[in-house]
Amino acid sequence: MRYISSLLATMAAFTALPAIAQDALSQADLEIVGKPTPGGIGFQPAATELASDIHWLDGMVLVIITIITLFVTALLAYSIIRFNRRANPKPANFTHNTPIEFAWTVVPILILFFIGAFSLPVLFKQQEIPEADINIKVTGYQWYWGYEYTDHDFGFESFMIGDGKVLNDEVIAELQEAGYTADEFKLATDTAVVVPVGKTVVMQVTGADVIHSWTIPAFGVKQDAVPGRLAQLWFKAEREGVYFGQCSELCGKDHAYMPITVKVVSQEVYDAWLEEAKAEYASLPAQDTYKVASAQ
Ligand SMILES: [Cu+2]
Repeated sequence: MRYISSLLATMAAFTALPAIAQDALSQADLEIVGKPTPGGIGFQPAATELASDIHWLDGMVLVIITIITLFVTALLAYSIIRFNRRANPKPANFTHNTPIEFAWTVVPILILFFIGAFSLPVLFKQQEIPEADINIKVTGYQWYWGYEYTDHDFGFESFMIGDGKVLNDEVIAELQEAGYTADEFKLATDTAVVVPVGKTVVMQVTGADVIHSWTIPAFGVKQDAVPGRLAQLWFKAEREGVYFGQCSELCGKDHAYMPITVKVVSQEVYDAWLEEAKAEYASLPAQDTYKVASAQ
């Protein structure tokens, strides 16, 4: 009896396994984090250190330009009130003031140095590509994205759900089936880039036909996808969830209809998804790879 029950348990475990992989993403129940909000004027929530750095830099520079704007406005107002013709009928006739000229040359230089001292490290952090845990190659096509998980030899393409123009019941049903709502129309894609949380992802970015641009605002990354060139970007997402982006380089008539979806999941869900994706995509015939115009 005990033998049979343990046999049954083993069988159940085996049959349950593919189901877990199948539903790896849908069971993860991901929150939609990186998405534009109606009437929003701020940034999308920062999900990487790069994005936090950019937000901090933006806040810091905003303080500086606010102070400068107020100072210049106050000077203007003072000049208008104190030195108008009625208040000051006899204007002074000197043309130079060395200490003031020295100050308005040196102070802006110091301000620019101060801003540069904080902004250049932020820029360098984006541009210095670290050792990758996961490599993904992304190719922009007119008008969709192709992704290759180069560590695992499989790839897939990613199309917007619906045509981007008409939101009818059929499209809403399609969105819901993929785990989205009508709100994510024009943002959600049929397949998504899936990455584990807290891992360094390096993306190689290129274009197959014209220049596109791959971005996820919440990650603080944006990179032109130029045909014949291989650019790189990196990110380490710190929060699980769904993140959206859109092609950011005008690339033709359907430029507005090639969004980007990235799902950041736990390592366990990622591993399960990876097995599922390998089985699903690796057996497909290799897609037409972009041929670089080279002297042959
Ligand atoms: Cu585009």
